[in-house]
Amino acid sequence: MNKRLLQVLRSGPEDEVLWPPPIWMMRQAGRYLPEYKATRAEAGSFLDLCYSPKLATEVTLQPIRRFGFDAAILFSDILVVPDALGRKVTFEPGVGPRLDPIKVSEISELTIAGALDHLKPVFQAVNDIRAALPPEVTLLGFCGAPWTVATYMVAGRGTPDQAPTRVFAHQHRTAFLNLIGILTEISIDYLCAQIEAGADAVQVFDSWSGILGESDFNDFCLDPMKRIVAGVKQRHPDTPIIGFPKGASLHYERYVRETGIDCVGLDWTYPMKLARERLGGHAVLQGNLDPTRLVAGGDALREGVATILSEAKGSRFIFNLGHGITPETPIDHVAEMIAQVRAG
Ligand code: 1CP
Repeated sequence: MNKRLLQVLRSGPEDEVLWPPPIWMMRQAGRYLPEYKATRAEAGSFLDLCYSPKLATEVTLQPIRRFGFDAAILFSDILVVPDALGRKVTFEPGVGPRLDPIKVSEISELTIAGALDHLKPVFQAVNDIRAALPPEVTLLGFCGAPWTVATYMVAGRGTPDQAPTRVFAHQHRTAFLNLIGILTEISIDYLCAQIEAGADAVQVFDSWSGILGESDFNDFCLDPMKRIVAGVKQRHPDTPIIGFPKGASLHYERYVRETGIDCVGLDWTYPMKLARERLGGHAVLQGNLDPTRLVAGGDALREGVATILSEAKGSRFIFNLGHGITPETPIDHVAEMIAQVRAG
């Protein structure tokens, strides 16, 4: 197999470690790239971009052409799933996503029949990206974790602590668990369809998992992820699954051990040494550069990258950021980071 990143994802604790580690970047197609902004302007709305196989393929390939990352990630968004479920979703330039907040009575009316049809352009994009990618580049599919997607469906937007959704979940627990159940079910089908269209591996983004108390984490994050991993593995046992429970701190360990994910995304607050000790025997590690170091550049970037490389060396590891790259990041800093990682 000549895909280095996929090779690491498939490796076990006893396998030889691949070094220098493969590298990709969360949100690697995005507004820090002038070519992305040009295609985005051509597309019209953000959802038009997501649902155009031609343009989604183009923006997926842009960071591969420019930097030669070891993985391409399908260009789409986690919120195409609520859109496919019939919720109103818009992306306001400079503001972020806006949804019609879902009411308790609307949850029981949600149906996943037909939703996958709505997402066909996404599967076409996966197919087209696969055909256009150099053979050594791993193709990643993705979805949002049920909890993270639900926070946007309930609050209608991103808020600093997603408190509206936490209140809703406490006040209407049965309905909220039904919503999580529906999102879990559709996530399994959605990821499987991406794999069938050509994705080599998939990542589940739980960007808001770090704001929950233990029992809520168990019910809203851990149990659904267990079901997603089991459901996808049942149909595609050889496809690696990456889980990214951002900010989950002390919950990381159980998340890794109990869900059976193949690889875990580490945010920048999780100490690499601890990750090796507690998580490395169970999953490949991925991450964990603070994205603000990439914005700052200079010594902050060099030292951040060097520390991660020295602490991760000897473990099954994929270099990445601890969260997505931000639009103000200078492109030169990305090239410098890649050169340093590739030098081992
Ligand atoms: O107008 C634009 O160009 C909007 C910027 C943008 C981009 C480039 C949005 C709006 N989404 C995306 C693409 C995207 N989103 C990808 C593409 C693949 C890649 O990584 O290159 C992926 C994987 C996502 C995933 C996503 N969307 C997450 C999970 C990861 C994370 O960053 O935490 C979340 C929470 C979203 C919701 C979303 N979509 C867009 C924004 C600005 C947000 C966050 C909103 C908020 O919380 O305020």
